[in-house]
Amino acid sequence: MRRKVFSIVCGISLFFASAAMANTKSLVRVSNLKPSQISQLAAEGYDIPSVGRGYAEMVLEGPEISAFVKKGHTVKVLVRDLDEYVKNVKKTQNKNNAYYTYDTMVKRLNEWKEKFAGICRLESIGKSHEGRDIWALKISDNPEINEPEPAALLMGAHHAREWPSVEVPMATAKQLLEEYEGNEEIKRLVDNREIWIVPMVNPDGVTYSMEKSRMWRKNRRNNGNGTYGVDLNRNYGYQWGNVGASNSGSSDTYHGTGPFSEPESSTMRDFCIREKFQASISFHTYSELILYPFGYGYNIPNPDSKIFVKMASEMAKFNGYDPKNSAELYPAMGDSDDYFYGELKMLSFTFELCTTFIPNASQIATFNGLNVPACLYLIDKAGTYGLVNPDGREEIVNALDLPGSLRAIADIVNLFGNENNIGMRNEALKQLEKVSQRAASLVVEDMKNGNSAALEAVKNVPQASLAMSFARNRVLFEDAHRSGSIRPELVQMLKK
Ligand code: 0X9
Ligand code: CA
Ligand code: ZN
Repeated sequence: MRRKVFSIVCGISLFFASAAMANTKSLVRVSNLKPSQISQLAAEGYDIPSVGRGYAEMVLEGPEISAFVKKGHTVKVLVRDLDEYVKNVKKTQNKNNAYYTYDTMVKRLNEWKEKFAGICRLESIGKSHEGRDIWALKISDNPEINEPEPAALLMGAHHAREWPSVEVPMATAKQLLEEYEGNEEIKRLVDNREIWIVPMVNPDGVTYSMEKSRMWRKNRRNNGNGTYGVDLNRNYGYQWGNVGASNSGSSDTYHGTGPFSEPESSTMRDFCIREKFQASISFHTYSELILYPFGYGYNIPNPDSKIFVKMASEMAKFNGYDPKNSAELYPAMGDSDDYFYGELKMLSFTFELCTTFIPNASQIATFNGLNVPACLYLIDKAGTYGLVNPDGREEIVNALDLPGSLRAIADIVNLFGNENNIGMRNEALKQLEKVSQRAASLVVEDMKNGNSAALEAVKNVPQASLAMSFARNRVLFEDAHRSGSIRPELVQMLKK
């Protein structure tokens, strides 16, 4: 048995040693690895799309494969020629099932802009290295106005060859726009959130991977030394550095000359600073994972971990993926999530879609169907859990309507009601207090107008006892100081 494995491995070694294979990228599975060896490989900056028990799936060129074999690893070639693989995937496309290219995406976004002008707006938020516009579609009521509503962001294609990552944000946009009129839940999300879709963060790279039929990952910067491309998911400026990222321009995980050296990542930085998102998903392929920060090193404390774990596991119910801390996949410095959460306090997630970089086009509807509901969940919860972070914007809380504030109250109490960690509990309580005050003022306002509907609504939410006691205090205060401002029979309802 041993001998057989040995001879297969040797055969592969000789095969790949030949010069013809030197520039061919292959997908290989290197197995019999200890977890520490896997993280060592990742730390060295290898391109590792998937990790499993005792193995890592890696993108390697011929000589690199030979080197692994020489070191005695068990190497299995999954896709010999990734270039060929892309060509074959392209052949699976037809009129009804096709991946968006940059041009078809731009065309579709413009069609939506015309057709759904009342609830969306299209903006170029910056330009790529080669001068392509990076497009962002905003979906909300009054899209021209920056309203104090919880904001959520969906991004695709930080990595060029990960085509499905463009599809899921586009499919989510499509559902939000097309079902606005007929679906109450969708209308609620569009009217009460500011939703931004950036389907292609790296348009140069995607175009290169589609037209040149290469397994291209990075952007298309000319590094000046005969090498091209910076890995945009290593170029963000929170803990930018060398772990899981490479100094070398030829590497697929090259982190660039400095944090935010690239127009694509600095565009995303400026855009996120401007929009103050509560939550985000950055889509990648592959591995069927839902990742959350921090990712730059092991066991980095995350004060909002309870919210991340809760949201990741709820989203996993829609798509069946595994929720995981990013670093547990492998530590890597300079990814988008660490910056978005570490610096901007966004609840930032990364989805690793599918079980391969680019599934056949017939699969597009399937992976969209699994993942769009998870996106809708995130958009919704941007306005509940998203309020429980140190940057939860005051003006957003103060603009919540009653149903919105009651949803937030219920989510916060359900998640933190029995929290033992004093720090976490205090953060949640602070936010709960603000939202409860907001709900209470809406009740008082309603009662001054002679109504009891808001009061009844609060009474019907058992988690809203704090809002109820705020409301009671305020009504009794009003009654004592401005007698008659609220009808006595309404005041009576609170005295009981
Ligand atoms: O390595 C990446 O950038 C992502 N995987 S991919 O196969 N799409 O390239 C995962 C990044 C997760 N973040 C960290 N591990 N820090
Ligand atoms: Ca709006
Ligand atoms: Zn990726």
